[in-house]
Amino acid sequence: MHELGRLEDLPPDYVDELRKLNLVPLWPSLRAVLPPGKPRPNTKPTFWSYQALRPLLMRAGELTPMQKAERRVLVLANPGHGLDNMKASAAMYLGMQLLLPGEWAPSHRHTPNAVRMIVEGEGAYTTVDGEKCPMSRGDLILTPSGLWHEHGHDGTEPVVWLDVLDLPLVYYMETSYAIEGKRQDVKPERGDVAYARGGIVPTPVFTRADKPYPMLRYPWVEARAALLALGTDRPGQDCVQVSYVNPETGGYAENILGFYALMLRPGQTLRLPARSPASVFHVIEGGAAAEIDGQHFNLAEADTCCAPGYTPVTLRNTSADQPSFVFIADETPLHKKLGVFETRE
Ligand code: 1HN
Repeated sequence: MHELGRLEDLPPDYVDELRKLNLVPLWPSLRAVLPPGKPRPNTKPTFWSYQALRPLLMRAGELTPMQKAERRVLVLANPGHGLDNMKASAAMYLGMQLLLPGEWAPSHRHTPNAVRMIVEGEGAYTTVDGEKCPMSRGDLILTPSGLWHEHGHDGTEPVVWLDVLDLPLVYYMETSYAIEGKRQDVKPERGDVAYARGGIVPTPVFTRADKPYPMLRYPWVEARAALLALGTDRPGQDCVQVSYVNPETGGYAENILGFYALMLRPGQTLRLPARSPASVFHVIEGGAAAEIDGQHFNLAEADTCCAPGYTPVTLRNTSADQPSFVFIADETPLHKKLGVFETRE
């Protein structure tokens, strides 16, 4: 690929004249916006230790009351994007949120989609679109774009969860905003009850539900049982993985980011091919060693790391006799919808 003319090659008065008319020459920047062969991601392989961040999150609980935080979160920021930009990847935001017993995080709704992966503690709940979703370790709870949500806590111990949002993308598009609301009335219906059995969906008078998000809570007991059953059913299969989907459509649970749970068999090493979307790995149970672009991370329970797109990832179960369980978030739905999704070998 031959070299193109640089900005410095042009007479300064010419460049000034262009700029006064809000014009810029393309050729000095062409190779930067279209790098040869593959993108140059800002997303760096990054690791966040739960053991290291937990005391700092608890300290935030002492330093900042709920009224001064609304959401008490430490953001897991990728240094490759600049810490203050609060991105794990180009499209993904990650944060660890703390709710203390008796606290309440007020109702709001916003354009970015969110999910919560519960990390520790019992007794907290999120009310989403009038549906009260109890929080237990490993549960996945959706708060899709536009739905009211608030968090409460009737238990006795701190509750922590991992928030995953498509905020960087929605913000980049200049479409990010929130509306504050009042406490929601709780409705009796629960999607996790109505859709509790795979392949069987409610059909009142032969018409299917037309709610865009019929299921808001995916209990860990169900995902874990599905992975164990799948592993037993397919002993030769390397990638024992399930996707969190919309049970009415079979499509992704949310529009922009994809969510999955993976089981690594005892001692297993799993090589994931390079794909265009960036990914996030969070250990629900057990331990996993990750190799991403020559970097090695040793993930214990509740640890999180991220990988840029176009990069192969190797995951290894660090236990020889127990399975390990990993929650994965990625940008696949976005890439597929935009027609830029690729797998490379
Ligand atoms: C949000 O609404 C929550 O509702 C958590 O718990 C984190 C980060 C950025 C923007 C909105 C929540 C968030 C957020």
